[in-house]
Amino acid sequence: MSTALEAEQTFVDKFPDEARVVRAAFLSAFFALFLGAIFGIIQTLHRTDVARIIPSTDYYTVLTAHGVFMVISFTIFFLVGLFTWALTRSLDRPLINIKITWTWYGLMAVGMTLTGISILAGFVDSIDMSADVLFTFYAPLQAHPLFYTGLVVFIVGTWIAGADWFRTFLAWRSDHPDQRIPLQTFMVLTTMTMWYIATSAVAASVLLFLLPWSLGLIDQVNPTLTRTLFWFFGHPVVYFWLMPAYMLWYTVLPKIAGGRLFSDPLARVVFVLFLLLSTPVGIHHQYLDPGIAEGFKFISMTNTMFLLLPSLLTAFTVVASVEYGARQNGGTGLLGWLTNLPWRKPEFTGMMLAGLMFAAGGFSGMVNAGMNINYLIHNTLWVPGHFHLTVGTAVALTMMAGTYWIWPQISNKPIFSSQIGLFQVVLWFIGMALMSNAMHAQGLLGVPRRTAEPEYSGFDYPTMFGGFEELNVQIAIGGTLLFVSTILFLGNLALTMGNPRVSGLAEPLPSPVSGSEDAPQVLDNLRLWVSIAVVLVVLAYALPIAAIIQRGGLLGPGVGTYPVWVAPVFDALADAATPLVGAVTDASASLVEVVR
Ligand code: HAS
Ligand code: CU
Repeated sequence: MSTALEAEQTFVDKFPDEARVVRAAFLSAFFALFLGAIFGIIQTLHRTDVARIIPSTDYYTVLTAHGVFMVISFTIFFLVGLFTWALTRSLDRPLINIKITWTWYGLMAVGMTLTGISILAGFVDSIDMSADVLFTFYAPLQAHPLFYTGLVVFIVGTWIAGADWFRTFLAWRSDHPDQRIPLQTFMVLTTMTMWYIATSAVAASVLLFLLPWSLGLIDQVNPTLTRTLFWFFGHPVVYFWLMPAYMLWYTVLPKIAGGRLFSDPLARVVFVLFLLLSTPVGIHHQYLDPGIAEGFKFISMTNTMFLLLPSLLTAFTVVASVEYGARQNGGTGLLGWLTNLPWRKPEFTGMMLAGLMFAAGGFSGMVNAGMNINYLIHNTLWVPGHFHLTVGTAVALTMMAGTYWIWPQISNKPIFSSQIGLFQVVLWFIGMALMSNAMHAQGLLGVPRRTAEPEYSGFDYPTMFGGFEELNVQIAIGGTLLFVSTILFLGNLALTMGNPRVSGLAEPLPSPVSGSEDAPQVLDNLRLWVSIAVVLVVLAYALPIAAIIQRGGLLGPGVGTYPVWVAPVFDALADAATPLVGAVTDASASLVEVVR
């Protein structure tokens, strides 16, 4: 990693235009976080029957708003801000054309506003525009066209952002033909490549099926197909949330700990593994779906187990880097070094607590991924327990902690109060420990997710499942602490923005202990990795998708429901798919023979 900034210059001193984009992206993220938090607290208190300020009929509007604002707006706006910072900083050059940069930011903002309006319209009975489809917006749930249109505009925005970064990288490459790709840029490029592969399926699902269906151009869709296309995208999207956190853990956390990244080559291996393995695993969300053969589910499970590897490598490298920092600062002993770390800094403690929780979230992910144990927890509250540890803590808490470190770099304003920051990140950890643990436990009792009234009045749920009510109390308290923590974070940031500008806030990043010169050249061969990634996706998905289409039709049973102008296109596709399925089935049958 190059130490791109001179010691005395912050990012905003050097790249004021880019810093403005980063700030705008972060502020959009935090606005979404604010809205998401309001819906979060409403929902926790409603579900646990502590306070019901909405009618249960509005529960899915609240749940959709919470999910979409948190995991689509908050995380992705933060990502584009962070990646803009990281790429510019590590290449040490401005983006090619800042007008293009503002264009993609504008598209993302407009897109999310449209989607947000369609969701919030669900609260107004007189407006017939609801989009209560949850953040997993597959059929048979249907949203107003505005919901899908907004998403399309938002995703196109992210595509242009990726192109903006790739073009800037290529310009750098022609000036530096022989240099290794700087680590942060490498992380941006591999993550965006994964994003292009992943979003291809959701774009197809929305443009070919969901949007035409919602506009009334076609009468029906094949729900298994849209679910499968959704999860083709829906698993890699979780790594799209996670990669910004990993970037901060790899490149910023070691610096805050007073040390250096342990191994640049290992970090590259991890990002390449995510590019290769994030997509061909989506069917692990569909173990209980009918219409997909067990064999395909088994392949997805096997791939998922391989996908644990990069996170396990991350646990090792990140902890090793932190330990290195502690020992540099005089830390000794087997665990004694832990006391030589800057625990008073919210940016440090926040990221460490996020990592610690991710270890637990990773374990609940392993449980999810096992086909046989998945049947026990699928569609129970265990699953929200899992993802509040992963996206809700590993990602969200790292993003908040990262903000405490990065905001001064992009604004020249010191953080208003580190004490409030420290209190806030610890409060998040406590709140989440309570809420998520109780969610996992309720899940094991069989309490369903996505239900306004899980107690099923008239049905003696509490007595049937001992501990249900105590766990509800923990969920409600935990959720409330999370809400308070979010408000403290946002308040601290708002007060920071009111601080006067000062100089001397620059924090240049140190180079790794084992640098890029130790990394095999092949790691930087993005073309090779993209090709392998595409082959793996085809291997994992071609057969299941072909089989779904063959069995259920492109648009579900009873084909012939398209308007005149689309019919020939869809029919031709369906006709083309049939012999293809036959050919691939024959080929795999003969392969099985050969192997025997
Ligand atoms: Fe997951 C469902 C499997 C990771 C998010 N997941 C979900 C859903 C979401 C989600 C949102 O196989 C629900 C979707 C819905 O609404 O239906 N997940 C996994 C597996 C992993 C995993 C195997 N998930 C994530 C991440 C997410 C996320 C990351 C968001 C960011 N998940 C599943 C499955 C389902 C599922 C099934 C479907 C369940 C169902 O039936 O519906 C793995 O990637 C996890 C690997 C992680 C580890 C942990 C490594 C530990 C580290 C910590 C380092 C420590 C540090 C600090 C830095 C192996 C890296 C140390 C501190 C000190 C003090 C020393
Ligand atoms: Cu997944």
